[in-house]
Amino acid sequence: MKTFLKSTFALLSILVAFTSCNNASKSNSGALSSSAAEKVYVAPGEHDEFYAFISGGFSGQLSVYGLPSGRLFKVIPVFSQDAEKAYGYNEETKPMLNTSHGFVPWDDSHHPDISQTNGEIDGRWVFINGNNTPRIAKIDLSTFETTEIIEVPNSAGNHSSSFVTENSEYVVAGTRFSIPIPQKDMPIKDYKGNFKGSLSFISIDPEHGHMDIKFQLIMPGFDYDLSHPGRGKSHGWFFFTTYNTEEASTLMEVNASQNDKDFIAAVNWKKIEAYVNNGGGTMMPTRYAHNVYDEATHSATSTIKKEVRVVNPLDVPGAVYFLPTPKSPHGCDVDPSGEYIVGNGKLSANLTVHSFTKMLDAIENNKVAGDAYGIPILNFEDVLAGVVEQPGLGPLHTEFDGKGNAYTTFFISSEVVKWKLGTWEVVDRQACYYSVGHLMIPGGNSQKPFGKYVVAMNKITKDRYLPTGPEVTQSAQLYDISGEKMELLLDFPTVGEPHYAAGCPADLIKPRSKKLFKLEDNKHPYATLSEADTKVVRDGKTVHVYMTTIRSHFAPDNIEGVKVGDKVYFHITNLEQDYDVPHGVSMIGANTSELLIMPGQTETFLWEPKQVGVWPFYCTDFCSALHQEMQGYVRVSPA
Ligand code: CUK
Ligand code: CUA
Repeated sequence: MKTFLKSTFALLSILVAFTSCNNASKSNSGALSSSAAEKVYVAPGEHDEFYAFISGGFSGQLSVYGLPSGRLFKVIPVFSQDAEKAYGYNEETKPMLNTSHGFVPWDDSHHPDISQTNGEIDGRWVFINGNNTPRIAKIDLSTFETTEIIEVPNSAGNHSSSFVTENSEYVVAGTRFSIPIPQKDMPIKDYKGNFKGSLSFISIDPEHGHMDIKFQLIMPGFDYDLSHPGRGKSHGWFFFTTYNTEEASTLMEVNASQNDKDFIAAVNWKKIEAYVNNGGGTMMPTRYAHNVYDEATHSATSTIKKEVRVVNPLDVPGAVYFLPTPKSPHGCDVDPSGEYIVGNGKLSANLTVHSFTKMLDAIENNKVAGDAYGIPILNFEDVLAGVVEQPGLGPLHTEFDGKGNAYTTFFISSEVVKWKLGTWEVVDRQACYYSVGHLMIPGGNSQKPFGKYVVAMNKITKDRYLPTGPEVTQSAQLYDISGEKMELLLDFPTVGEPHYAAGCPADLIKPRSKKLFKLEDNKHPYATLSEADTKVVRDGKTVHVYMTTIRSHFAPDNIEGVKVGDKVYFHITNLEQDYDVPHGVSMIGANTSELLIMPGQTETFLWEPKQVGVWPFYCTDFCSALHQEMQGYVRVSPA
């Protein structure tokens, strides 16, 4: 077996090399129909039909694009500091990046998923995972701002996240790395049997979306790669792909893929929820941060929590089963009906599809092939719905159009392959430029996909754009999937490395989009609601400047009485009550970013003057014809 696998690996490496040069020599434009340009053209002043939320990978952020135009509208700061918007720099948002490890101003953002009601995308929130220091963030789609981040304890490499159940009951996070739980000092070689995985079910409060870790399932020490919720008939279940079921501490090539089949873990979360609601599980001491941004005060607070409820799956019989799935499955995708669970085995020649109905049958008739640490393993043949034969090389992710078709990305053969649910026949394939990872159909992760476009997110762009030195842009490609054959329409550059995306019709979000913050609702502790109330207050070596902005001046604009060594807090309220009139400000030598203050909002930055003198400040955002006149001075005297 091992020899066979070694040769499979050798073959795959050759194919990787082959595909790369093969791709590079393809024509730069591919075959585009003459109507492609028309199909993506959104006339000046017109709006796109869909929003696409595309993760930034190592940028730590989430970018917002329009489809079909591919135009970039906003980069929402989530896990990384953003000097443009002062996120993680101003006093209000610094607590958002707090963790049990302290202030962590970067992460690797992977998988956005939009909240759902009754199995359909509802456009209220986007959830996204931070991989590196395990966290889940929530973005409010009325403001397009990150409003909550919860750290996930007992997790490392938070990759199997952050997918939402069909009534937004839970956002689910699974650990990629297994680790000692609780953490302790032990030899790494003793991994097997001692390291554990965790799958976290984080409840979402239906009104405000507040997150709370309801329970963590402590699992055998595999790597939990990706996951998707059941829907429709499989609502109440959650499915997770695993790899390294050998539990090797080093994954140097063959080691990691000895087993012919890894597992998809099927978790009956309804059953565990009932168990927990009856007092089941135990509270385990741990530490994790929970950071919440409050819109009324425009400020975040961070709390360190000290325990989490853990559940041993063996205490809840019938709650967890393993479905054997060939060769290191990556994506774990459930079709809109909830019947088919696609395991995308990266090193498998075929694509394996499991049947939810057959799984229930097998469970009912107790057709168990064995167990892993007491968790029953079902028979591969008993749960198999079908196999897509040799569709391509290196399958990663699958999406659905709601019309009975599935679309799978193949990293190694660099293509999107369209196939039919139920008959498993391949009906179309289109090349990607190059080495595609995830793909996205708006609403694809729900009962109701909007199967008009698919966006493919590529790992390599090579010659597709003007060169920009060794680092070239990452890229997405848009295909029209409304007909029998997919049609490539557009390439567009992306921010960071897009790992995954979620999309929805613009009409779900547009009507709820906030235009400004009402001044009378501003409950910021240092808000200044009129120019008459502006002041400078000294408290020992700390100075608070209560400042306002309105076109086109700051009040006060001449500040005296500041001394070298003071801590000067500028609390600036933007008095504007018009759409799209932010003001910006910073101070010379300030060890922070500028502020970009939205109408009705108050933001704070800290300035610690080091030198005597009279120092100017100015508005950094072009706000009116007199923007250049929007300025002032601070006089700094000796200490
Ligand atoms: S995922 Cu990137 S292609 Cu690692 Cu977040 Cu599948
Ligand atoms: Cu205010 Cu420019």
